[in-house]
Amino acid sequence: MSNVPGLQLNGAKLLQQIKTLGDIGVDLTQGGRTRIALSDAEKAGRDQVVAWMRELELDIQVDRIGNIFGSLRCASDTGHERPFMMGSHIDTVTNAGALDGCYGVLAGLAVQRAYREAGVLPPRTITVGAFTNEEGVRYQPDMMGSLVYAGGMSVEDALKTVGTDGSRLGDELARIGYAGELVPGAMVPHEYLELHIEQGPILEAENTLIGVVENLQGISWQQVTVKGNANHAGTTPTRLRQDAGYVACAIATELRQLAKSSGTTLATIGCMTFEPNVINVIPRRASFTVDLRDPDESKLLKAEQQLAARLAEIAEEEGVSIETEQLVRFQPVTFDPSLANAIEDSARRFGFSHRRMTSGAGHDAQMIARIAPAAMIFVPSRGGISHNPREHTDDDQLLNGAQVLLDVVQRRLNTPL
Ligand code: HGY
Ligand code: MN
Ligand code: MN
Repeated sequence: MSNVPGLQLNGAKLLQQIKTLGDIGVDLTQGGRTRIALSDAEKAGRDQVVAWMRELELDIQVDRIGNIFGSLRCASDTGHERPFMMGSHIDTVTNAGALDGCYGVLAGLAVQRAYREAGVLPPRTITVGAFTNEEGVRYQPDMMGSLVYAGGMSVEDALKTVGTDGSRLGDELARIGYAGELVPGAMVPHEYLELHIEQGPILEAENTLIGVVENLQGISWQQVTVKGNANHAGTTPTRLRQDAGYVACAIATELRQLAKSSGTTLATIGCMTFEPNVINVIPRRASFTVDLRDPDESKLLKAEQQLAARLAEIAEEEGVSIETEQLVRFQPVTFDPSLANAIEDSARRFGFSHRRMTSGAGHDAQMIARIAPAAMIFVPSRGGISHNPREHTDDDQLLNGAQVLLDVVQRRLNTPL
């Protein structure tokens, strides 16, 4: 079945919007852009996406956790049809690239634009979502907006979340003017498709254009706090130390061994602080985060158990106390096989090299998969780099992904329910 006649992707517009959105929150000193969830910079990004949704004359709705939806309704939709949904996020980590999340939201708008520019309405309603706080940098958990949308977290709990800066999420949402009224999850998608950069090295290394994402690995985030005893760096013999800093660093080293011996588990310590954090005082306190991931739930559990056992052991050895707080725990997710097949068929029709793969990163799709059939399309990341100003995907590769997205959407919409 060929594309709907006249339904063409406006690639130039998509690339231009990616660049324009990427310029919002630019950090001239450290590079990249920083649009941490619910910050002024992210508000500016939200305002820009809403303006582009208005240009497309979409039905725009904002829910109580600030998820933004733009719907191109079919002729028969009185506002209650279950839409075909696409989406992702526009919040970023610190000093981020321009593509993570934004590409999927803007490519969704490009699909809706293809119908608008052809002067036709889709046979069924198409909705694009920009989900709140996917990155989880300021407020945990990550993928929060889509998690609330999918019923995995109450909106009340989400709104009262206190951020790493002490702010209350609900206050910040109101401050930036995105505390909407729509009940999260009120609009259950019929299917959900997310286009995203791979953020890893596989597609580029295999010279492959399209990733057909079948599943997504499990994620475990913990905050670990070690309490020892401050003492003089010059007078305290090693055997008499209760050195919180040493314990934190020892665990960091041992986590690398744990990951290497597992073969599939990934372990990352992204944040670490010492107190009093001065050169000649043995740290009395060390606080650090642990990010564990594995596609296999039993191996992720094993890694968590190994860490817990080692923490108890080293606390004993070093005379310190250790507390842990679970910040995030998501099991691995398998995406919808029929949607994955549709992505693969589309890539094949276009003659794009493709391969099935697992997502290493968390995505909103893993949450929406709780309430609707969902899948993802990946395009290559140069050098496998992401969460970094050097994040890059070639323009033609970006347009390949958007072509596949448009093609899959058209075919799914033209398939009788
Ligand atoms: O952490 C993640 O995988 C995602 O970028 N939030
Ligand atoms: Mn992302
Ligand atoms: Mn990200």
